[in-house]
Amino acid sequence: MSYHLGLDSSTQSLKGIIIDPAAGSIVCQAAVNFAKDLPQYQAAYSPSADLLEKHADPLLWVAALDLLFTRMQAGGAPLDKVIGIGGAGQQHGSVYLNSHATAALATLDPAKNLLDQLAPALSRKTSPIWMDSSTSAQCAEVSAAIGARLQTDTGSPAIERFTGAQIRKFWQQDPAAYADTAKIHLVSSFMASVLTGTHAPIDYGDGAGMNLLNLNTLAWDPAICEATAPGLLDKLPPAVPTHSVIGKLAPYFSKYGFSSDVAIAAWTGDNPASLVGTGATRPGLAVVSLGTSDTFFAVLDPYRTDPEGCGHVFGNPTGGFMCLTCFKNGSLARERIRVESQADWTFFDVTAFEKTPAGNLGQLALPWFEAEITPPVLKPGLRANFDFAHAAPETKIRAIIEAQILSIRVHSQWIGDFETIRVTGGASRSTGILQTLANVFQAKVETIAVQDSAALGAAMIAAHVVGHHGYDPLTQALAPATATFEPDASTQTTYEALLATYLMLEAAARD
Ligand code: XUL
Repeated sequence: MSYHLGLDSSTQSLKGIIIDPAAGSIVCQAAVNFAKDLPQYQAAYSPSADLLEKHADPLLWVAALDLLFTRMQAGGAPLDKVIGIGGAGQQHGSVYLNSHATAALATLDPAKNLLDQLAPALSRKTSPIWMDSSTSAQCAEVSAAIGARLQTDTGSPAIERFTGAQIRKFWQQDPAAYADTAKIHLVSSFMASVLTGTHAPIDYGDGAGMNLLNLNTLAWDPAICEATAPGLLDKLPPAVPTHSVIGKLAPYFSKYGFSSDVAIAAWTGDNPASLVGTGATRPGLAVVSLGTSDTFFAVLDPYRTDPEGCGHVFGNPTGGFMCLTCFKNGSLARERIRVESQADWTFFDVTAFEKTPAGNLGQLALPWFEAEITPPVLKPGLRANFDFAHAAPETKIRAIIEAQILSIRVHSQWIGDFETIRVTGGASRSTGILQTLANVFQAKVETIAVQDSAALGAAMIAAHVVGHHGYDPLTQALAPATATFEPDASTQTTYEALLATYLMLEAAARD
């Protein structure tokens, strides 16, 4: 038996899934929840005086790795049968390592604590993560230096959370620590570095989220790197296709019961991994992932960029490209409104939709409690076209959900139409949300069994890259549709009208 392990180092947790590709089955799953299991690291991110700044402690992700493997071993997970490991990381977040890192990684001692060995290798104590939108000045500077080519070559215009702008800010604010930085990793390549005990490369999937990778040449763009921060090119690990074995599992990890010969596939971003884990690597199928942030993604063929600048292009782990649009106020906004309206999950997911008509009588509420990424709105706040504070809970809930879904529809139009939308993430348990998605898009909506599609995708990547299993049989076995929601044609005109209302509200918020 040859198993493959997929890991997903995301904003709120580290998840692991072991698959048996020959049997087409999931063998076991485990997770470490940062807030619950490792509260000493300030959970997802540390508070900052600047509300737009969001950093996390990179040692949190290392501690989580240790804890996850400890738990898997204690729970009897067959780690000794794992021959390949793949991984996914929250995108854009960066980890800064000094010149001691190479030796520290290469000599990890199983008798010592992983954290104590890696802490001295950090040249920056914290990692800016994807929720950070504090780099508008740096984005403007790089845009002015490079011009429109920044978007056509890197797949995105200058974006606040993208790594390039974050690196520039670090160089400007702390030039000495920047000079002391020997390597800059993404969360994905950092985790892969810990596993392999070497500086791991960055794959095209996650590398494209940096505003530094030229997607026409598939190499770091020297001029863009230099316009971002001096000497940056020398601090970046090589860029490689996701389809790469990047090394062997370091001997340190045999203490958890792994064999001495486990191959590590290049890690990628959580969204590229989810493209694989949701079985959406063929055209005509799009995915809406309802997680901390909501994302919309699909295969993109041929390569092109979003005229509006909100959508991004990343490498597709199976080859070619994918597009992605990220909506920051996803489940955090849903959870906030659920708690505020004192609704339980059944009310939030089902009852609220039964008690209100499709279109909510034209009442919408844009839930941008945090500065929003798509559309770019830096001033947080809820924008409603009715007396939100005094409305019934069911009206508030539908107003928020319909606004979220209309925003996804508006900002995915540049990619084209889709016959089928697959939904994943925590909120995909809500039949109210799923039916509303089908109606707003007038497309078939499908759910899949596995919620942790990034971890599953990472395991499938390992099975393909290390075990040479084909993606089609892996998808059929591991990511079949479990339920289907057909669009209700009678709601089409209602949602066309509501779309116009949404566009007016959005335009007012962007002014
Ligand atoms: C994508 C993005 C988020 C993170 C979440 O551009 O910023 O989806 O990847 O982990």
